[in-house]
Amino acid sequence: MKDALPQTIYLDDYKVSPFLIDTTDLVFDLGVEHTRVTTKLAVRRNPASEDKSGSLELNSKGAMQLQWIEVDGQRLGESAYSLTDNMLTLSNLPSSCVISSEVLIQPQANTSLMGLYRSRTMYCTQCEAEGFRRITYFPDRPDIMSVFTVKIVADKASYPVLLSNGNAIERADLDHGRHTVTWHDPFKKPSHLFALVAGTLGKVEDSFTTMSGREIPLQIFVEEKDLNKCAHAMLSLKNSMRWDEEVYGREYDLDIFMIVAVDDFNMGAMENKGLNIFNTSAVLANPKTTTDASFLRVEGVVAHEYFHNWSGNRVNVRDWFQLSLKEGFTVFRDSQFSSDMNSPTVKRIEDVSYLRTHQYAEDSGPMAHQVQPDSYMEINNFYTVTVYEKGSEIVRMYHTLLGPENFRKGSDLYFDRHDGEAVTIEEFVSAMEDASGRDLTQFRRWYKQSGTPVLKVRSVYDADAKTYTLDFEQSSPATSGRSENLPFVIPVKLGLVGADGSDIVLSSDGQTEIIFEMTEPHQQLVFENIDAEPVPSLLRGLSAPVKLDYPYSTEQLAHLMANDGDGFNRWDASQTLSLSVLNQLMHDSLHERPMTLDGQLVDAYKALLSDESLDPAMVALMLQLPAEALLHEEAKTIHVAAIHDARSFLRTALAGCLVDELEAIYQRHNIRQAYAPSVEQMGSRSLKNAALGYLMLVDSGVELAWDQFQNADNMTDQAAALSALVNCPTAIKYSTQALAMFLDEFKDEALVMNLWLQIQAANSQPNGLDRVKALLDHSAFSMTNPNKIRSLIGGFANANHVNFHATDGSGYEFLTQQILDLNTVNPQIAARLVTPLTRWKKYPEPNRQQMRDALQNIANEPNLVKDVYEIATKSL
Ligand code: B3K
Ligand code: ZN
Repeated sequence: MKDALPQTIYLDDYKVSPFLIDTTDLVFDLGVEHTRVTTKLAVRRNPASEDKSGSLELNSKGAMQLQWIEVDGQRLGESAYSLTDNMLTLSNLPSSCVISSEVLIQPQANTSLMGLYRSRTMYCTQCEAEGFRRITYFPDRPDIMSVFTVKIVADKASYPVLLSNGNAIERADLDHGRHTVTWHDPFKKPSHLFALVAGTLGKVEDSFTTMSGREIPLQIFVEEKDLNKCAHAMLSLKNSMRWDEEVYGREYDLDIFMIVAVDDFNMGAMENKGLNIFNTSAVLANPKTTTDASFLRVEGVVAHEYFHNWSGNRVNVRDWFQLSLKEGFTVFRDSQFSSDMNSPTVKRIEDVSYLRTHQYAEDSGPMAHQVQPDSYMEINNFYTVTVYEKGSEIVRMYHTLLGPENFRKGSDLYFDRHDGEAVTIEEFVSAMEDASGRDLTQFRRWYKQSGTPVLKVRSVYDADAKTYTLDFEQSSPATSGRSENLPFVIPVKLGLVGADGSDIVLSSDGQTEIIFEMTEPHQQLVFENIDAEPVPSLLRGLSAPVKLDYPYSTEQLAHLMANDGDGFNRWDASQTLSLSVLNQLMHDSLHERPMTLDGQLVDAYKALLSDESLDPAMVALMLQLPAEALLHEEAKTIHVAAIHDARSFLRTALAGCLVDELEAIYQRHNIRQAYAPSVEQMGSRSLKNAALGYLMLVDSGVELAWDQFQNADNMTDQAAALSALVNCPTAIKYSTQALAMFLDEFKDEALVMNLWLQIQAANSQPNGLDRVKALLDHSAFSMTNPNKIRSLIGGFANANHVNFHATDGSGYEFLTQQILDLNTVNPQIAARLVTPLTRWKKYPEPNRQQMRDALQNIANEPNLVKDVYEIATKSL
């Protein structure tokens, strides 16, 4: 570490701020050498604070040159305040005063992409969580909320568009070709929701009439060349605005809503009040350049950021320990929305696959943390799958337990009660309790106990008594410094599937599905009048974020796969079935025994592929075997090569047995209509491309893929074909050519080039690292653009398991070097890249020691930023 060890921040240490800030007036003078920021803060003592000392701490970070500082117009000498690298402390302030200051910053040299920085030809900002302190001296904490007025001055020719939050209240031309625009945001907001953009940007405009009849102009700003890629985001925005009115009763509040797309961005997008800033990858969409998956992502991210206007902005977080209050809730809201706009079952399957692969892995690894953590070193490291996705699962459980009506009452109460405030997770739970009349004391444990609980279920059928008993036992690993976790409230949605395939009626009012609320470590459910032993369909839709342990037989799983009344559980049965087959194959591969194909699995897939009445999207999902990353999460010890070989063997063997069915499916779903990102077309494309993936493993695939690559009229089909060719050892004559053609056609499309990098990074054929290293020097790659780093380096470390985990340790050495190169350039991106090394304990030797050494080498780096330091040291 550079300086002293990084400080740990504790939730228990929270204290209200001694001062409040009513108004914040900023002037930005954007210059070539530097940007001059003048700040005027109207400050008054916080009546809720016990601290009457008159001291106020203003944060800062990065190279910031203080020019002067005044209190009530009086310039302060250097002895009148204390100044360190990251804090300016004022003392003896009167009970109310105006603090003014001027600083010089250099956005052009800011590679962290936090605070004010440059992306290509424009200026933009990212302030959450602690970026505002890189712009000016300010108490940069979410519970300080003030009314912002922002004046921007810049050269008019280079920066004709000048934006900030709220409404533009003044525009003027100035001398020397400069101009100015002043923005005023009437809503009090925390500093992390501040935004500024300046650049040469085109805009797409539309409008939305709100439920109370107000017409809101909607504007999406992008570079001129991307104006033809905004229609889908605009439609998604209008759909989100309507949906939030209809489903949550939430109306938009400002007089204008703007989105700006930027190329260099650390994450997907940011919900700045009235001025959302987006990664281009989360806003631009066009059939020729964008896959179906990205169309869906654009819709989901646009909705997510828009929904934050209420869950996050109007009702804000008190401190960063409450992050899941806004993120978990907003992820839940956007998943409900996407599910309403598309296929609910498909959306749920995708969410659950993601949760199981990434969140369950995090929850069992060294970075496991509570949804509401007790402490952190670097808050940026806590924008995690646990805070977001597990947080969303918790909100989903309120919805399940309270029912949609009480849930809505709870959310109404929460928004009404806390509008304009900065609150805690506790306030959300209380609102749900007060609105529904339920005691949620035990439920609160979901926030404070980490680890994924296991739900063990056993069944007994008594033919004489005609009773069917389900015996439930919950357990969870000891986590978060506790010797053991206390029992959770687990909503178990379940049905019983009869021998004829239909769901058995479980209650006198004809219900075939119940929600059993488990609260004890051990409980039983007894069903009466059951004529024959059923197959239990448990945890439908994954009704709680737990792992299920039930000893299903292959026959039972095949029965559920074909008949379960719940679509999600039909898919889940297919996953459990293929998982057990894969586990056996893995075992065989590890012990160098011949691998053989299970006939029952082939029969189950044959039935699936031959049934034309099924939803193609569902068939596609059931056809795809669990991904390697999920198999890693499920494994006790991760034998990377054996897992890869088992999966490849099974895919090849299935392809051989199902070639006729797969070819028929390919032809049936090879649609000829013009591209639309509709549920039907997306379903057909995903099934066709899943079939193509299998056909690549038998003779007919290669020509089919080459043909599809050349003739596709959309990126979904073209990229699927490219990936199929690249990963196919016998398609080398086409894959080299296809990569070159693709590069030639799309070299000016940055987002498509990311896909090109990603497909190559994930290519699991031998010599993967050499290919990745060569691409580091390609003009399509850049070490300052997070999307490109994620595509190439992240793609290699997270999606090319056999090459990354090569037993000579070369993959780990490579990743270590990239992390250290990025360490000071972009701390957040560097820290994210450490994740694949953190699970070293699950790997066998020699990988285990090599990964550990890599982490140790990172931790030993003298100039480590705290983002990387925290993850490396906590996982050692
Ligand atoms: N709230 C932002 C995330 C900010 C991440 C800072 N490291 C985007 C979102 O969740 O909507
Ligand atoms: Zn969010």
